[in-house]
Amino acid sequence: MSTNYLIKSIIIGASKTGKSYLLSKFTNGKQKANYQPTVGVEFGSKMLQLELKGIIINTLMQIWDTAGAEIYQTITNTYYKGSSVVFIVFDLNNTESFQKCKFYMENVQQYCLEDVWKNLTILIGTQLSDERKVTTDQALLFAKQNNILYSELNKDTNVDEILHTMAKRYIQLYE
Ligand SMILES: Nc1nc2c(ncn2[C@@H]2O[C@H](COP(=O)(O)OP(=O)(O)OP(=O)(O)O)[C@@H](O)[C@H]2O)c(=O)[nH]1
Ligand SMILES: [Mg+2]
Repeated sequence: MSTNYLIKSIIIGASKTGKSYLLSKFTNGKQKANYQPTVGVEFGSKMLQLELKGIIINTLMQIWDTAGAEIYQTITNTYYKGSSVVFIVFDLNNTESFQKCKFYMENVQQYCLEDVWKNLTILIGTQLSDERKVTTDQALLFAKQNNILYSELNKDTNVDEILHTMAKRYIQLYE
């Protein structure tokens, strides 16, 4: 027996934090050699095969990758609505990008359904290096205060598990 789901998700966060890089990793797309700021939004999708209680569930994950640049904020805001899963991204080497997560979390609370910011939002610290400025404890504290998940990665981390975890949480909430 199989069921099909379509899950809309959104990647938000300050500019140059690795959102588009994450999208390309999620969708096994090509990673750009040089930084190219996103103009407005980019879109990608990934078909997942999940197993829950012995049932195979085919799930199409739609992923909207937004621009961090403030001039696109109005466009970006319109993509929150209808998103069921949210990835809030910051750069572990950039304190300012971490501080901005408060603003992004407030946006999620303002524009998304309560289920989304209570159960289906994850904070992601990228570009893990020896020069990190934000500690795991600081990020975990923010995640705990907002009751969201947390994960930190470098460019080689396999991100499939994050996608699977969020899709499973969605399905378990709505099955
Ligand atoms: N070392 C390392 N570099 C990364 C990682 N993720 C992204 N980058 C690099 O960081 C730069 C910015 O990445 P993008 O994904 O384009 O940033 P963005 O958040 O989409 O930026 P905007 O579209 O302007 O909002 C690029 O040069 C990436 O190659 C990572 O995990 N590790
Ligand atoms: Mg981008």
